[in-house]
Amino acid sequence: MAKPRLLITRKLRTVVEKRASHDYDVVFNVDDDVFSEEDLILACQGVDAVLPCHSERFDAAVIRAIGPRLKIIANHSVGTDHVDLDAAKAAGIVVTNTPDVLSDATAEIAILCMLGAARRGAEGDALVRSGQWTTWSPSFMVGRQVTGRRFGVLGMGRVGQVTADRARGFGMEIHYHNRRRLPDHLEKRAVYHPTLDGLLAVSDVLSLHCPATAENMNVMNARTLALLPDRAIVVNTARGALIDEIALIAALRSGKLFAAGLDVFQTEPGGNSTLAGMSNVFLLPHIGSATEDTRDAMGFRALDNLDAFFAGQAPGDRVA
Ligand code: 8YV
Repeated sequence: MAKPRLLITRKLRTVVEKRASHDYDVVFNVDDDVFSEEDLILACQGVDAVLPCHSERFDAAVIRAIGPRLKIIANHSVGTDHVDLDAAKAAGIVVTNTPDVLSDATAEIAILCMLGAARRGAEGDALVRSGQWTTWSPSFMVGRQVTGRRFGVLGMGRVGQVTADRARGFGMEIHYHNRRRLPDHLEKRAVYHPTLDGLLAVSDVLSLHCPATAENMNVMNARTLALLPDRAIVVNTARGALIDEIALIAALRSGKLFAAGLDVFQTEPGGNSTLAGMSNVFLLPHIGSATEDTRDAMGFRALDNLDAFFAGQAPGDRVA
C-alpha cells in the first residue's frame, strides 16, 4: 500500500524527519521558509496529512480552500489557536496537538523569565557586554527577590502545574485561577481563586499559562493590570494575545509593575519595539519548548498521532 503523503511545514530534528520518512511519503520544506497563505493552501491540497507548527495559520478560509484530500492536521505544538477547530470539524479534518511533552521545557523558560525580570537580567547582561560596566556599589542593580513571595498562575493546566512546582522550589506560595478547581493531589496546597480578580490581587509574580481563546484575548489589560499588587512582575510564556501590550507598557512605565518577562508577543516574529527599548523587561523569542529533548518528543508525539490515525485508531491527542 502506498504510504500516506505528509507535508512537514518546518525544519524538524533529524531523528524526527528520519522516522517520518520511514513511514510517510514526506514533502519537506528544505529552506524552512514560512509559507505564504497561498503556498500553504497549495501544498496542503496535494497531501493526506500536514504536520505544521504554530507559524502556519489554518483559518476558516484556508481550511475551506484546501479541499477534500487533507484528512489530518497533526500539530507540532500544544497550542492550537492557529487552527480554526470548528472549520476543521466542518471540513471533516482531524486535528491533534502535542501536550505534556513540552511542559518541563516551558516551565524552565517561565522561571527564566521570572528571574530575568526580577533580577534585571537583560539590563545586567547588556551592561557587561557593552563594556559600560564601570562602577559597582551596594545600591547598584538592586532587583526584587522572589523567594517567599506569592506566585500566581493563570491557567493551571499541565504547564502551569509544572511551573508552580518549580516556583515552590523558591519557597513561593502558589495561587491559581482556573475554570475548574484541581483535585488535592494536583493542587498540592496551592490556593484556588474562583475569580481572576481574586488571583490578581495576591500575585506578586503573575505567570500566564492559559490558551489564547477568544475569551482570553487581552485578559491582561489596563483594568486587570491595575489589580496586581504594586511592583508586581508579569511573566508570559503562553501567547502574546493574552496581554494588551499598550497597557503593559504603561504599567511598566508608571512603576505599577516592577518588570515583565516575556517569551511571546502580539506580533511574532518581531516582538514589540517599544518593549525592546525598556530596561525593566526580559525578552526571549518564543523559545519555551526549544530544547533538543522536547523538540524530539514533540515531533515523535505528532507522528504517534499520525500513525494512530492512519492505522484507523483514535489519535491520543485529538482536539477536533
Ligand atoms: C512551539 C508553542 O515552539 O507548543 C506550542 O504551543 O507555542 C511552542 O512550544 C511551537 O508551537 C512549535 O511548533
